[in-house]
Amino acid sequence: RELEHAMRGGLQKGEFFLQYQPQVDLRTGKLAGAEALLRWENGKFGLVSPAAFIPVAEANGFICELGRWALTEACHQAADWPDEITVAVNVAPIQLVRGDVVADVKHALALSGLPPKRLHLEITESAFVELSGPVCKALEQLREMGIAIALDDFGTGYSSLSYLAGFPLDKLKIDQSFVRKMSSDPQSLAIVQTVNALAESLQLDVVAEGVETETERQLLTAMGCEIGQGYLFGKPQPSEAIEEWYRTSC
Ligand code: G
Ligand code: G
Ligand code: MN
Ligand code: NA
Repeated sequence: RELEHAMRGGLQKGEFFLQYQPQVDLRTGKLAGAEALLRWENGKFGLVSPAAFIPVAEANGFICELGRWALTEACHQAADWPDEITVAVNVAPIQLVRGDVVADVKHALALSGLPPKRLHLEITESAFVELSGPVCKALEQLREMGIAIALDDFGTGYSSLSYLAGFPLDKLKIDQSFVRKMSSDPQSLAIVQTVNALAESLQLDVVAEGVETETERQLLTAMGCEIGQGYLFGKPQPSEAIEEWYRTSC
């Protein structure tokens, strides 16, 4: 309850900020984009992990307001980046069901001047449990605007193969739990291979999360995986560091 109260006040007081984790082209090593990740620095609670506050915000509905803020802030900051790099913003399931994400996105793009093709939205698999007609329609509208839709944490949620075939999607993000075990556990390796093959037949792009070693990068490249994200390339960092990263790597 106390955390909940502090969160609402914190948004007003500017205690939330975003960090960006690089998403890298596995073959060329070039920066393709970055994922925006929420951070909260509170006077009493200190730096609160999103693993602690996102579930609370999802449970009480505050995530709709917080998500809208993150979307606006990410578009605003990414508008200063080179035109080649995209920004990926997380959208909580409840924002799709209860909020008006299409209106929020249009507003954020209009305010920032960010071209729609540079915005990607990451939706966690649980969202697809409740994929009703209106949610599909919203995702279709976003894609028609040129925004790419990614299914986040793929493999850990509830999505079935028939869902994948029917729903408006552009890419899959393979969950880091599989990538981390890939080099030591044959089953995890098989899962990552299968997801890549599946994505290819469905004409979806793949982003591998949690890439930490050169061995993992090579395995993924051999499987045809295009994009990687993880500590091998970079931790979440401030917006300016992303611009700097791009300049020094090109
Ligand atoms: O990088 P990390 O520890 O920060 O992220 C922890 C979790 O918080 C991840 O599962 C991530 O998807 C989630 N998260 C981070 N930022 C956002 C956000 O803006 N919106 C939502 N819905 N989830 C986020
Ligand atoms: O959106 P998502 O739930 O995937 O959020 C990514 C989370 O994973 C963040 O907490 C981020 O800090 C963390 N993370 C990103 N890359 C790595 C990595 O290479 N290794 C580990 N252990 N965690 C990572
Ligand atoms: Mn994500
Ligand atoms: Na994820």
